[in-house]
Amino acid sequence: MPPEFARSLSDSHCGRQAASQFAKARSQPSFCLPPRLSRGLSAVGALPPQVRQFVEQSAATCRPDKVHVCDGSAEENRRLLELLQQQGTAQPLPKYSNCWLARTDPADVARVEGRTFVCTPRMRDAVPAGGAASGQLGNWMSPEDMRAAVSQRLPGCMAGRTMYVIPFSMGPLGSPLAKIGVELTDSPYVACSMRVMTHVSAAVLEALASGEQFVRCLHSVGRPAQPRASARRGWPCDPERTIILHKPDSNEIVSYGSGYGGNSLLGKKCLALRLGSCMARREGWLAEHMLILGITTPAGRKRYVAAAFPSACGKTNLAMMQPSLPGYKVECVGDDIAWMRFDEQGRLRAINPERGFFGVAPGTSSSTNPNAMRTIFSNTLFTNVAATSDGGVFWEGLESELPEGVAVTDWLGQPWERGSGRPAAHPNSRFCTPAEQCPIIDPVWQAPEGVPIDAILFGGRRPEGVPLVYEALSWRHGVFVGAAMRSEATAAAEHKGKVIMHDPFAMRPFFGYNFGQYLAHWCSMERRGGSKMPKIFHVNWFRKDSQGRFLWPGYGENCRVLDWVLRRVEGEDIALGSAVGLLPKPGSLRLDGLRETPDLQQLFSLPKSFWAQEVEDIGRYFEQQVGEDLPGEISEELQALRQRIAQM
Ligand code: O2Y
Ligand code: MN
Repeated sequence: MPPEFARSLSDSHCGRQAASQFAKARSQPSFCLPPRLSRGLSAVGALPPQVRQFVEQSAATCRPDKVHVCDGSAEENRRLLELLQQQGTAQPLPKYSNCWLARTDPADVARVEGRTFVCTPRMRDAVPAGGAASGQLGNWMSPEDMRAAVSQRLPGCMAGRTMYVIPFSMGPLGSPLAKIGVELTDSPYVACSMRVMTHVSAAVLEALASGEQFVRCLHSVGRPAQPRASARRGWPCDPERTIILHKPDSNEIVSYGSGYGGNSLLGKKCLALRLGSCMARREGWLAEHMLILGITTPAGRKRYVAAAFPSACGKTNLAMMQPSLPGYKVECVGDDIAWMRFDEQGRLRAINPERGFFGVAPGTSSSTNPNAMRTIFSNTLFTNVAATSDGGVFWEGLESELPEGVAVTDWLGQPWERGSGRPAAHPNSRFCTPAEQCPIIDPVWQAPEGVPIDAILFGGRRPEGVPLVYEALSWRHGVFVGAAMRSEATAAAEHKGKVIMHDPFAMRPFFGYNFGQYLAHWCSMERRGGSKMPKIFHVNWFRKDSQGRFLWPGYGENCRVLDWVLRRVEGEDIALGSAVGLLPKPGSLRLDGLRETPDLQQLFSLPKSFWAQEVEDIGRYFEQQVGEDLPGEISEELQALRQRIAQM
């Protein structure tokens, strides 16, 4: 149990009851283990003292029937999957090798931003002056309210279940850029998924035995106060009381009520981004929502690029891109998160702290992402995709790959027909698959020192006004470009239309601290990198013409933009100043071999009225959401952009 919560609970009636029951349980055969997972018994006693204390205190509150310490082995995984099958949570997919399909409760299908909180003594440490306690740039909760939320939910929440103790490393164990966590969960599905997404092993416990710090992650799928009429067998959850809490001061996470993705795989968004961004600020590095790719030019020069995109912009597709330009090679380091730190030579180095991909299934196909398709048909846990009668999976986008005569069962377990008007797979259905299976995984993706980053891309889905690519005028201007990121998204259910949403650095749901301070931290990075700062660019693959047709082919053709970016990194004189940044000089963007010549005039035009409106929208957003926490450097950049646009 995290120290803060343990204190509050032991003060409460429930806490006292829990503690005495735990003491009783301990005088009986202490941690009883499921017969088939019995290797954990001795392991509890052998845990490093600080981990053992966390386990014992949490067990005293959550009161699981059994405790199992995970070792991450293949045998343990096999048994957990067998258990998931017995419980009706997952079924094997005989068409593939060791692939499984889990179906969640329909009320537990995605991250829940409104129930995700950062808990700090002062609200201003978590959210900027401009916003409210619950606003666009995060939700704040006081430590007292957090304690109350925990004590209303956790006591007895694991009764009848096993608590799995998952020691994990984010990043290769032993890397100076890696961090250790221990997740306690009552979900065997989470235990299996954490093994794919992070480095789970007994070696992590050995590192902890020599005194390393760790992030305390406590997760329960929960236990509703009243039985839910619509509950699904095999997927316990408590959607009405779901809550995800982060305490940056003490590196603690408590997640209750949901077994799904970002809510329950606590190494990912909770540790690697929310707490990660706080650790990064304290320790002078960057924890970002970015893919990392390696790209080798026909001349054999290899460079690495990190890129931040909001959801629905094809981040995983870009991370695994098959470049169309002859002689180019792209290799994948990571598709979602980058931890980046300047080394002693002033070079920015990045690791992917994850070990797997938790990718969106719908839309992934042999034409959009052939490398993902070559990754996911072994050792993969699919969630909420549709099943086929030949023992396989199906989702929207795979229509042309569905064998003749095969019947489809939708994500809810109902027979499904094409043209029924319902999706076969849930739009947020996922594959959870080991990154090492990706055919283009970078040979040094696990290098403890990380890979050197030469360029950072920010991007968004912008149907109007924003050019295919432009380069920031300086690091500071680049930070402004990240802060001003916007992207087209489907609006809330009541409208269902498309709206342009602000999503600075693609981090909007993931800031662990005040966004104004985050911007100041980014600006301060210039002092660490000096002359070796990566160049910053903004890209937009999604500009449309007046008929609503995309002006750029995207996918593998995006390597033409990467080619221009890399040539800029090499210092080629191929850029021309504009009001928004540096644009490709005429003729410098490679178009050879394209089936259709794109309309470059439209693709790079900068309509004055659009940009005048854009700068006003950005200014209003900063004023309303960041207020006086906006660093002076960023307001100066905004003002400079306003002036350049006025002079257009
Ligand atoms: O809905 C979820 O829980 C998954 S969210 C997610 C998963 C993988 C990569 N990125 C994200 C995201 O929301 O950015
Ligand atoms: Mn993401």
